Amino acid sequence: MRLAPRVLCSAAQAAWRENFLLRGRDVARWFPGHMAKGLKKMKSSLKLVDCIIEVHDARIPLSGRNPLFQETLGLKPHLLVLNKMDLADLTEQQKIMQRLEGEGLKNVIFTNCLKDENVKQIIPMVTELMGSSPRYHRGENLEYCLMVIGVPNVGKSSLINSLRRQHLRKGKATRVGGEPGITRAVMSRIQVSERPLMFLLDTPGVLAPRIESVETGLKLALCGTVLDHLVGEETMADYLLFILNRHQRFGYVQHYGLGSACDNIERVLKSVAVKLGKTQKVKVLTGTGDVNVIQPDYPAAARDFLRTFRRGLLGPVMLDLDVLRGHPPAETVP
Ligand SMILES: Nc1nc2c(ncn2[C@@H]2O[C@H](COP(=O)(O)OP(=O)(O)OP(=O)(O)O)[C@@H](O)[C@H]2O)c(=O)[nH]1
Ligand SMILES: [Mg+2]
Repeated sequence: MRLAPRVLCSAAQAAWRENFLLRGRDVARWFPGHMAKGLKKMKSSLKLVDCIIEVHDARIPLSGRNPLFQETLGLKPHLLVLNKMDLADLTEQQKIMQRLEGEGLKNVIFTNCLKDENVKQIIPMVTELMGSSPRYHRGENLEYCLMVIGVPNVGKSSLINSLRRQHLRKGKATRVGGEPGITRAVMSRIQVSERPLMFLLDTPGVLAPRIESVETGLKLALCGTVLDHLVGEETMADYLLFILNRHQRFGYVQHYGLGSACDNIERVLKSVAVKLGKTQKVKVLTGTGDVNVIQPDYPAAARDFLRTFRRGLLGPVMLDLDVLRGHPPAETVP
């Protein structure tokens, strides 16, 4: 996004926060526990499955995946699909691939399921993968069955629908939605290809029982894997502002018509609320009785900031840039 020289100038001079002070936020309360039931059901369907497609968000390729998947379902051939590539800054794609390869993830593909980008490569990739590994419990059966797994809201159901559009010219078979928790149960087999005959099992999103750090929790929350109100929209908006400034992504300045970039979330949200005309009446107690005061609606402004980011209107981001560059995680203040 192009910025006026004045904005760039003040951005360059500004002292951005080096750290996001997390003030002991309790990440355990943000995530809805183990989701053990879903995982158990997935494990019991595993004998039908020839290959696992794990979908994750391309904005966090190096964090937030569920380690239990590897433990529980790790014996099958595995393809990692990094979806929502349209929202991710992939300037350092090469380095990301190298890092993943170092972790033993050799089969990785970036996709955009809304525009069916790169989706056509998936079936040839999994066919090759399955061809080079022994088939489990399947004898001479020439059908393939794949299981699509991942944390919530990363586009698992969208991928299945996209594969059907690409290979069968058929419409939606599984429900998609903007919130986590749309798919509730392991679904029956959905055909996605004729030749080879291939079926997919859609599954509900499963988060790890323990999130590795508060910062990973915030990244997962920005990607919409957990309901926003559990984390707090204003906390998330603050972390988003911290990331955008740190990565010199000043699209928000132009989008909201702010005078210049700024690292203070209260000031940013105030301007956003004024611009959107979002105010709220607040009762203030004074010595002589209650007075109604009109204030900027900070929660509404925070929600708009997050929505705008998720639509990609603030430009692409790479939330894992700190991991890629070996920066320590944001400081936690107890
Ligand atoms: N920008 C963008 N949005 C996507 C892409 N793929 C899916 N989405 C959107 O992401 C949201 C979640 O998609 P779903 O397919 O329901 O995700 P899911 O992983 O099945 O979610 P759960 O069933 O809740 O775990 C929807 O609003 C989709 O339209 C993509 O490639 N790019
Ligand atoms: Mg789903």
